[in-house]
Amino acid sequence: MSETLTRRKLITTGLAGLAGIAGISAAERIANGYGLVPPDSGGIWGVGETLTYAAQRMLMSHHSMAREFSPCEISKSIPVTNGAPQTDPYQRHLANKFRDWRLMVDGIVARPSSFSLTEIQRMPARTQITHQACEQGWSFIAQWSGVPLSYVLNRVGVSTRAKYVVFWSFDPRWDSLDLTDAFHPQTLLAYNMNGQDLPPDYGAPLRVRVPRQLGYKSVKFLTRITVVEDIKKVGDGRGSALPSHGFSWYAGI
Ligand SMILES: Nc1nc2c(c(=O)[nH]1)N[C@H]1C(S)=C(S)[C@@H](COP(=O)(O)O)O[C@H]1N2
Ligand SMILES: [Mo]
Repeated sequence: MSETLTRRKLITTGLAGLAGIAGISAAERIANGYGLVPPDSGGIWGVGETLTYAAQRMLMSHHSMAREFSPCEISKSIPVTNGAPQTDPYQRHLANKFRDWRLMVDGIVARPSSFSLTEIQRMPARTQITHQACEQGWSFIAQWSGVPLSYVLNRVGVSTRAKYVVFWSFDPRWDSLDLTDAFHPQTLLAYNMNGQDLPPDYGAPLRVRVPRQLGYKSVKFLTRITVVEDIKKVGDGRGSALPSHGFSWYAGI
């Protein structure tokens, strides 16, 4: 039996079964052995989170692609969840057209760096028309252009110890991705939406677009990206600002 089949069987029958029969800790121990426990796992909800994340990571190819659409499918109206921060630093950068803004990239990387918007716009670009779904029930299709996150990560040289990439924003929102999603070819640092500079409400100057997860993982108004090994040491240790509000860290679709 191939490695994949063994793992698949483990996840679909063994892990789920163990969660029921032998309880949470046994299932978690096994998932942990395969590096499949999400950062917000814990307590009774953690079992669900672990099973969802583990099953997705095992059953789907790491590079399975989110669907891309044609230009005629782009949505006419686009909802905004939380618009541009009204705070002083953000508004000053906005008034200055982000000329002095820089994206910091640090953590366990060979070359900690910071990049201006112009530098980022000169990097190899990818344009894709994808679907963004908010957990609140609405969704839309838009075209985003940006640099693949993988390109920036390779520029700074990610340590072999790295496990997560953390995103920091002008607002209190922060989030993280595992390396599978961080290096996925459709995961972009986007500066352009529907052919125009990313509007402030939609994340200017730069936002994450991770089309394989729900909208809330696509952090807007980026300031900094940090590569880490131990996510438990970041913030409240649950991989994102959102688990403390009842949302799961992993929001794969
Ligand atoms: N920094 C930051 N990023 C964020 C949010 C936020 O409030 N702050 N909202 C998230 C949520 S809940 C969703 S659904 C999407 C919405 O993106 P949109 O405004 O482009 O529709 O952005 C996500 N990124
Ligand atoms: Mo959302």
